[in-house]
Amino acid sequence: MAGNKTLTMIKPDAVKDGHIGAILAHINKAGFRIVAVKMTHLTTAKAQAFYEVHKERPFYGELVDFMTSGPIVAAILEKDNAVEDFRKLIGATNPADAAEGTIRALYAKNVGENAVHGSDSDENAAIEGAFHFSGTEMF
Ligand code: 3AN
Repeated sequence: MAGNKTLTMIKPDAVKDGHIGAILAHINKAGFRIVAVKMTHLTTAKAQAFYEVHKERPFYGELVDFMTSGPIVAAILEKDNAVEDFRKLIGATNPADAAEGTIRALYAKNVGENAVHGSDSDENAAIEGAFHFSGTEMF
């Protein structure tokens, strides 16, 4: 059965450009409930750990540099079928391929600076939620 939670991060590009409010509103309008949210600035060690699965990819260093270049907003979102529905809402990794009206089509700059993160499985949603939030920060 599909899980009901996913983890998002509004990335440094979208925070810098003043899109926090618009993106959270977009997420709420699509039927997701925000059950945890915080603004934070990832350290290099934290960003490396979060993206550990991409360690061997050629863009890993660039990704870690970008994700530590400014503050982010992390949030846990709740909705039936959360992971899949949120991936649809954000659109393809490369905004040039993202469907019209998706968050990445609206706010992302390019494949690296692509405005938002969304968990890719229920298992990773749970791991990533626990990465950013303690039990007392989830509601
Ligand atoms: P998604 O975020 O859509 O799940 P992944 O998991 O393939 O995409 O990639 C994780 C992150 O790595 C992306 N959000 C993006 O910031 C970065 N990334 C992916 N592909 C590239 C690339 N070709 N060049 C630079 N950064 C990339």
